[in-house]
Amino acid sequence: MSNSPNYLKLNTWNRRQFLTWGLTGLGMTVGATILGTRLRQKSALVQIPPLPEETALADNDFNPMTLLRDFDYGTLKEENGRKIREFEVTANSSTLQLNSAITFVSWNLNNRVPGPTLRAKEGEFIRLIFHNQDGHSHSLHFHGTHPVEMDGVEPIRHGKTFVYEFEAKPYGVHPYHCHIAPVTRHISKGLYGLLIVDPPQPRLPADEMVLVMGGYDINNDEHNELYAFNGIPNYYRDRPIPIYQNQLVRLYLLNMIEFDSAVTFHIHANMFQVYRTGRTMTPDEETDVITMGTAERHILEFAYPYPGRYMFHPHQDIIAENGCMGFFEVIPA
Ligand SMILES: [Cu+2]
Repeated sequence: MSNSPNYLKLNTWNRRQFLTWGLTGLGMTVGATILGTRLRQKSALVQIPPLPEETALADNDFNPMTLLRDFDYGTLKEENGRKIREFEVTANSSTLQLNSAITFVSWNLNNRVPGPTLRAKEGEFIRLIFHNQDGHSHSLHFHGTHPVEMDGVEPIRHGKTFVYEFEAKPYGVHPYHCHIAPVTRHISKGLYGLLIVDPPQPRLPADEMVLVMGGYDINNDEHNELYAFNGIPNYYRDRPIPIYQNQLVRLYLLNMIEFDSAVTFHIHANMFQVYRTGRTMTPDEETDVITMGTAERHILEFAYPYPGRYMFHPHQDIIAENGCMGFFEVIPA
């Protein structure tokens, strides 16, 4: 396994995961102090570079550089002895500046494309309060296991709120998206995102990030004219993602490109471990190109042994050339 030195060194959670999961509900000063000491010792294991300045694009409500590592853990509540993670998601419309020449009216969730990366632990109960403030009917359909009445194919009309409730299972990486017809249009307008269900035994600490591939049908011809990682075409081509040399990176990768039946994902000058659908704790394969149909998603893990600037992109090069292209900037450790 190419990443084995890091796998062996890293044996517990990163600081943020500990704080979010571990300290919630502890309520004991002594316990928190002991945990705090352990955190300081372990947090050095995951190194995340500071974000470059001026990463925001004018005219857009969200910043793909911060969206990359932005996980929404919701609000943890306890009702009748059951752990509930409560999330709030609002559908709306907004105009995206896709490049210097092209604007696009998106339908989005929480003012961003992709929508929030929701995160819960397997077995917790998810309560998602969905407000539809957009002018069209929408819904939220989650992949994963749930009862039929929570399947999200019923339209929620403009101005209405619906509460989706289901158990977070099975652990893995699950897309969610609007399921109102024509689904191609509702998805390609921007109504999609990721739900990460963490396994009962946490994965090893890593620099965790989310990349969602999407396409934009600018002229309604049922073909994509532009593509993007995390909403804005060529964003990470012009603003490379900083990572540290030899740091284990865990990439939650989703393909939500409509109209093109499948794309690949490729990183330069390195191999990655694949955990298909995030459903395994040991890698299924090692490769540097993986093929993904629409709604397929995986966890990829890798570490770059040499500093420098490395491309990542689908190997359908026309898709890369039309916006689905980025770089990792590997900073010397
Ligand atoms: Cu919709």
